[in-house]
Amino acid sequence: MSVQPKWWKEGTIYQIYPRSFRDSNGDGIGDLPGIIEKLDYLEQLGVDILWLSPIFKSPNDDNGYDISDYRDIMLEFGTMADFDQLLDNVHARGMKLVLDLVANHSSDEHEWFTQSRQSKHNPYRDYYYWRPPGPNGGPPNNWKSFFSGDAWTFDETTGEYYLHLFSKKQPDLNWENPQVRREIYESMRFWFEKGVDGFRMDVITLISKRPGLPDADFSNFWHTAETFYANGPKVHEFLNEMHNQVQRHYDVFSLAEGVGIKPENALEYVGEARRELNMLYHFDILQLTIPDGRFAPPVPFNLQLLKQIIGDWSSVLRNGGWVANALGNHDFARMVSRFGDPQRYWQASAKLLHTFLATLGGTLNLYQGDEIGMTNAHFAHIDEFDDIELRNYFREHAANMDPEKQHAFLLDIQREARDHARTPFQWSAEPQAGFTSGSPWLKVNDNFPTINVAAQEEDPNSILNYVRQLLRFRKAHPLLVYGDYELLWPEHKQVYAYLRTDGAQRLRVLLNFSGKSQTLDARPGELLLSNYPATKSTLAISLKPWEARIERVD
Ligand code: ISL
Ligand code: CA
Repeated sequence: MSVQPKWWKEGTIYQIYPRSFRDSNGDGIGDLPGIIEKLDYLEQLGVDILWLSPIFKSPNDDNGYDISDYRDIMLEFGTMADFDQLLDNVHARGMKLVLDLVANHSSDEHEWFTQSRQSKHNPYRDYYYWRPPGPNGGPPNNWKSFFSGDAWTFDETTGEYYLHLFSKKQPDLNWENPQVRREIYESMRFWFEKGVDGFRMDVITLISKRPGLPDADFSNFWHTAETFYANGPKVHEFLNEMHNQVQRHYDVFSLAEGVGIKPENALEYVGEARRELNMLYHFDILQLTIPDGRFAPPVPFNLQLLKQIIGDWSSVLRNGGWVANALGNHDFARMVSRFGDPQRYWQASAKLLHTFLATLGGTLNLYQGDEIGMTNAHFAHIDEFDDIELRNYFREHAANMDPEKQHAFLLDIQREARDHARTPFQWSAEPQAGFTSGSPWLKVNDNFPTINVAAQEEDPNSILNYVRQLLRFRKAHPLLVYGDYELLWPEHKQVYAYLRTDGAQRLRVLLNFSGKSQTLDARPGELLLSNYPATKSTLAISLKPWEARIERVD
């Protein structure tokens, strides 16, 4: 194997959205002691690296992705003592803990911004992007926000606008200012000194803005985000500096949220020789069915395209880059609802998707709840949503519709809503799914009496037990992480099949991405793992609906 082995390549990452994981004190909000309570569960699941969505002090305009103090814990989540205890307990189990660095923007309630907005001469003024009104008195340019509307907000005190690519409570930090970069590096060191094992880096590709902040074409927002907001001219200079100043001095890793990173430019970020970031997750699969963003009309799932994406990214792995593979996170609807068949083949299709993920080269990245096949929820009214992205979009587009139209609109935009992934974790069939003894901040999915951990612990065929098996299997077969990838039956429209090999072993993965049985003209190999009970060996390979098999072949 030419790839250098590392703990963060082999370890499975499990993303926790703390607000929705486990509430220990009945206030309806998940918290750090809640995570500590569930470490046995996580250890038994077989994951190695816990990534926590932001736990820092925040007014929660965007659930912690708006940080008001990078070195303090969010009030609702607990105290620094709770954090220290969590970190100790995680390490005592031989696991790692990774935090979420949101460095493209801060909260408008951060001390830096409070200072910055006070006067044009405040020492913190240049921590953010302030500009005078444009020629017609409006915003300085035509930039749009990820969360609807303009990317600029006027501030009365000094009569200028400030830039925010996300909500108006998330002003963009000015990375051109060396003092800003120093502050971020200091905050990173603060956590690394405590023993934190790395950072997931929120929209890190957006930190360098186009010089002169020129107008852009926003007819397709997501396209502009990827090609114009992302990959600015100084992004590599900044990341290289960050690596040298901070990361290089610790045994830690960085996982970039790869907005705008494609196989063509991935090595510029994660090529081993570059000394910038260690790995990234990309949006090619996450946005397979919503290439123009979640609220634009979706396109049908296309298995051929999925094969092509994996093929393209496997060349990044071959050439000294590294990726994390995920089918969901806190920004996307539930993986089994998007890519599986939750109505007819909930269990089989969830297991197939897990088999797919766990047999891909790169780091495996699971999202909380997917290990029990949590599905999308049903939201009947706009007030049931929490997410600022959806609420802003609704306000911008549906505010003046009559109620009937408004309801239809809501049904349409909720299909890919981020809140599907944020409903409370389903621990049991107890009230509120065992998530809280109080009333949860976001409603629990109605299906918790049937889909929950307690029920799946009892059932040897559950998705949960299958995922445990898969994670053990992956640990026992490092070639799944490091080995070569070769596509089989490339033209097949329903079956995705590939070989994973190193010099010594050959594993064949067969995935029937459909609700119909399929046959392949080849002899079955030795079955090692499958989401269906083993059957008598046959002459040709036959796959049941959503069947997944891992075989040893010669
Ligand atoms: O997922 C998205 C596009 O499909 C966006 O909703 C998302 O905001 C974008 O990918 C950036 O995500 C990250 O930064 C945001 C935060 O709201 C997301 O939760 C975070 O993952 C701003 O910090
Ligand atoms: Ca709580």
